[in-house]
Amino acid sequence: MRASQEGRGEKQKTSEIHISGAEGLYTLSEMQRMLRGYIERALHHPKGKPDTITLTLEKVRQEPLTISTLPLSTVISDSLSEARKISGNMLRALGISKKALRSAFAVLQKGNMRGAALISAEKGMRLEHDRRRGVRVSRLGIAKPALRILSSRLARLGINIDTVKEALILASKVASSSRVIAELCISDDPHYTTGYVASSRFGYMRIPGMKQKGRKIGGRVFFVQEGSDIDPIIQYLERTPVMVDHIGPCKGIQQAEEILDSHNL
Ligand code: WAQ
Ligand code: MG
Repeated sequence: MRASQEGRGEKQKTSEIHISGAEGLYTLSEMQRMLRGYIERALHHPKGKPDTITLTLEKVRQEPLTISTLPLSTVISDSLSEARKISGNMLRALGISKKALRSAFAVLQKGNMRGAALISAEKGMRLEHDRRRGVRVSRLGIAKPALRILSSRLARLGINIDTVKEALILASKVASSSRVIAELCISDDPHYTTGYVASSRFGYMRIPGMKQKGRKIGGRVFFVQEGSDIDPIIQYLERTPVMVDHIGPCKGIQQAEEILDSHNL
């Protein structure tokens, strides 16, 4: 599903505003219920009322790959600058250059992309073909028994909400791509200020307070190994069906240092 609003003003066509997007892998019997949910979500989004809702349904023939969710944790900070510093330190520990970080935060600060930016880990180059759209991770889902386990583990932490579940599933697919070193995300919903840094090495680290309340900035950046051939990466993220069938550990609040120590290779 994708919902958008026509831009106001002169540059009508080029200033389309992205309202909401969602995707999943479902059985035929789940389809109608899911579609209703997607339409509901598009119509009642905090970013505003859409002018266009596009629904695309595709039969997937390929048997999905199965993955586990990344280990989840939350790191608390006192301020926006502290929160961003935590994310930056984690990314630096993963080998992302300062230049690539600057480039990533510029993308998130601008917002309004449907998908994610691909940024090379050293030179900080934007690599995706369409910079307005970005790379849209799709064909991902979670098996029902795994969803039940995930929901109960998140409920214990008081964070059993769709936003967390969907982001964790997406980040786990992204991290399963061997060429993606890390992901940085800030929600574009004005009132959702928690973001995360995800990587196969350190897991899914949630960071509350990554932006000021009420702002529509946000987005996603996937940091890829310098010199990677990007087409197979995009193909994997956008087209290869991947289902979560195992749930990794879901921890509560941790110190960033604990995460850096405990998951170290
Ligand atoms: N593929 C690539 N990029 C995407 C996708 C996708 N399927 N969906 C969203 N994006 C990009 C797009 O640029 C959005 O503007 C941006 O990410 C943010 O999307 O643990 O809610 O759906 O508490 O607003 C993270 C923290 C929440 C969850 C993320 O993202 C937690 C969130 P949103
Ligand atoms: Mg959003």
